Formats: sequence, C-alpha cells, structure tokens
Amino acid sequence: MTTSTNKPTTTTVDAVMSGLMRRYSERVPDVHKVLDSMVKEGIIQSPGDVENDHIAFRTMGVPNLGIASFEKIFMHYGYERRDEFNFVGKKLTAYWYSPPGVDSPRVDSPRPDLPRIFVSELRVHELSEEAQRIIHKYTDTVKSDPVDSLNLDDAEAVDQFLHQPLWETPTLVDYQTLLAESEYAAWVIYNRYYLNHFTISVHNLKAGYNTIDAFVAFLEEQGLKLNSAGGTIKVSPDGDLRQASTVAQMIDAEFANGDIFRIAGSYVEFAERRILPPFRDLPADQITRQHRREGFETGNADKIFESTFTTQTGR
Ligand code: OOG
Ligand code: NI
Repeated sequence: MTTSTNKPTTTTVDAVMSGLMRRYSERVPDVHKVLDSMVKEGIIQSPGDVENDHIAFRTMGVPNLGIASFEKIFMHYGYERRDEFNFVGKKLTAYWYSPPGVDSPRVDSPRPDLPRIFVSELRVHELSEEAQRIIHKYTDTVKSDPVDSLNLDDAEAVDQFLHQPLWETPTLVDYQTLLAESEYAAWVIYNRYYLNHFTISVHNLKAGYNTIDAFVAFLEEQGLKLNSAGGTIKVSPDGDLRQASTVAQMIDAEFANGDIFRIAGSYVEFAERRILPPFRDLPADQITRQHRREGFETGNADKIFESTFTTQTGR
C-alpha cells in the first residue's frame, strides 16, 4: 500500500486523449478527409489503425498559465519532459514530452502507444506594451494556477478544463491587434487549449505510402492544401525527421458582442521518422520506436507553426 492508491489508471489518460481527439476532429474536417481517403485507398482498414506520432498545444507565458501550469496535467499521467526549443523570431519556448516509459512511477505499465506531446508558450514579456496590455486584460482574471485545483484523476474534469474558456471571449479588435504583431498570440487568445494538431506517423504505413514524399503526393492527389512555408516537406539537418502539415482549417469564430470573423483553427500533421544509422540493417520486423529518430527539430517546427498563420491560410 505505498504507491498504488493515487496512481492514475491508464484509462484516465486514455479518456483525456479520446476527449481531445473527438472535439478536434469535429472542428477540423480535414481529419476525416485524410482518414477516409486512407481507408478508401486501402492504406488502413479503419481510422483506429493510424499511429498518432504526437499532439501539440499552445499556451500564453504569463503567471499561473503557460507551460509550467499546462505540463502538470500530462506529467501526472507519467509523461516526461524532454528537450527545450527556442524560437527567437516568434518569441516562443517549447518542450516535448515522452509518454510514460518503463521506469515511470505514475502508471502501471509503459505506454509507448501514446503520442508524444509538444507544448509551446509565448514569451509575452517580449511583445510590445500594447500587445502585453491586451493579453493581460484577459489572462489577469486567472488569479491562481487552475491546474492546481483540478482533480487530474478525474478524466471528465480534465476534459472539461481543456475545452473551457480560461478567460473572457476576446473582442475582434483585440484579436486583430494581436494578429498584426503575433499570429501565435491571436491564435491562443481565441483557441486557448484546443488541440492544435495531431500527427499521422507515415513510416509504419504500407509500402508506397511509408515515406513523407509518397504520402504528401497522395495528400495532394486528394486535394488537401499543405503548408508551404520553407517547402512542403520540412527535413531535419540529420535528414531523419521529415514533416509536413495541412494549412489550418478556418472557423467562423464568435467574438465579444457577437462579432463573427473567420480565423485559423487547427490542422493535421504528417511525420516520417527514419531508422537511425546503427539500426538500418535490422530486419524490418524487428524495428520499433527506439530504433527511429526521436524528438523534434527547431527548424522544422518553426515552419510548422505557420500552418495557422495568415501567410498560409490566405494562400
Ligand atoms: C507546433 C508547431 C511545431 C512540430 O511537430 O515540430 C510542431 C504548433 O503549431 O503549435 O508541431
Ligand atoms: Ni507537430
């Protein structure tokens, strides 16, 4: 009777994940479009066959919120914080988190089937006085860290938290002022903790679709609009992490006073993680996740962020 009492069961994190995915796929029609085309093409039997490489969230770096608050949710489920990333021009800091491993004290078993998580934060204090004033007008109503008063073992409470307004609905003028200075700030002030994207792993798909080049060709045949920032396929300097993404789906957002304006919602990403050089001669049936390129890449991520930027959505 030492650790088992407040050890969350694996079903808590599974329930939180499925709540996130449900609302996300309702909001992003491209999710169904991609999955349905994959089924029709015979790439997968059903949407459940897709491996989710990672999911991503965006946060405001202000007291009581930001990464320091948000990460507590998934670290409670056994996720571990990994590398830090700095996006100088966009004024963002990010970390990625690996799913509960063999030595995780928080869950009954390792869960390599769960997606990695990428969480970023806007360094609000680096913005102009005006942008800071606008952001604080909303976020200052959060007087204590909301995650501290959440029962993280209650999946329904967590699901509600992730989809509730954390602050007042912004005015359209405030949204547009932020948009002119930081597209990321504008995205978060309206979308908050909505799932930013999920990511289809392409390397385990059947031959003919298991490279990012082949998969991107397939997506383009289906008429999907892909993020072109820095080139459609983003490649890490080592060549082993290759990513592409759709351009964010537009949503008719309702602002304060009932103003309606079309803004960027969420998008879908695709990732190929190549087998690392020392393992390239292993038989294919022996290759598992630990033989492939891990983590993320600043240069790739910097361009993937732009999937929600007007430079892409307005193309
Ligand atoms: C995250 C962009 C970075 C990746 O896989 O490198 C990313 C975002 O748009 O919030 O997803
Ligand atoms: Ni991503």
